[in-house]
Amino acid sequence: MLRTYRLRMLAVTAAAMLLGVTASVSAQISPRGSNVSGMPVASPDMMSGRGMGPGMMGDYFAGGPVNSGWGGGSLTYDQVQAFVRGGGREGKVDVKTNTITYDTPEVTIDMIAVQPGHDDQTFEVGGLTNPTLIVPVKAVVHLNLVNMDFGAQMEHGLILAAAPPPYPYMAMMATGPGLAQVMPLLPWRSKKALKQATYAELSTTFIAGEAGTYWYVCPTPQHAQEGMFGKFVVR
Ligand SMILES: [Cu+2]
Repeated sequence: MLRTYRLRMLAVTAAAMLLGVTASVSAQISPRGSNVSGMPVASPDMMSGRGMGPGMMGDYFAGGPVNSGWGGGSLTYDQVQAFVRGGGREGKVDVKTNTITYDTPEVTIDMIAVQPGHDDQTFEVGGLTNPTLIVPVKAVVHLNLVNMDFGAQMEHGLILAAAPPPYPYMAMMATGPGLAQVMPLLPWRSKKALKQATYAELSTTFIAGEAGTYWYVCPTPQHAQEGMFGKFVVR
């Protein structure tokens, strides 16, 4: 079920791109309202976090819950559990260094935004929190993101960018649209009871075309500032 779903998503998002090449987005699946290019220009008030009233950012803030008409996919609890268990399956998970190393030419990374039991504003892969992910140069990377979080402004997304931390309140002021994206932001899960909830999933595929150190960053305002990012190494 999940695999079928993924294949479908990948068929939609198969526009691969090269790291290091100015490229935009691959994961636009019937985006609802604004995406990166549609984001309003941030004012100084937005940067400081003042004046962020409902509606100011339009649909950029209006993500969750997942059953409110979001255009991406949704997974059941059982599907998400398989996703959680399989997260690091294709890589070598090193708990001590908080690193997952992939050495195949095609890599699937299953990533959770705020897996229950983990801190707020974190990404989880294979049980690790904000792990360093290492992929071979020229690898085809399938990056799948599920949002398990709940609550207002707990939409999460992902920008892969060269800009290192620290990040400002509006992380995208530092990252720009990045080299790859999982956008639009994934809404939070539909209900408080974990087993009855549905969970937003979105995927992107890109080619790690250029060796270097990059960062995966949550673009939701304040999240990366609070630590929602990790290192992504292409070598
Ligand atoms: Cu986030």
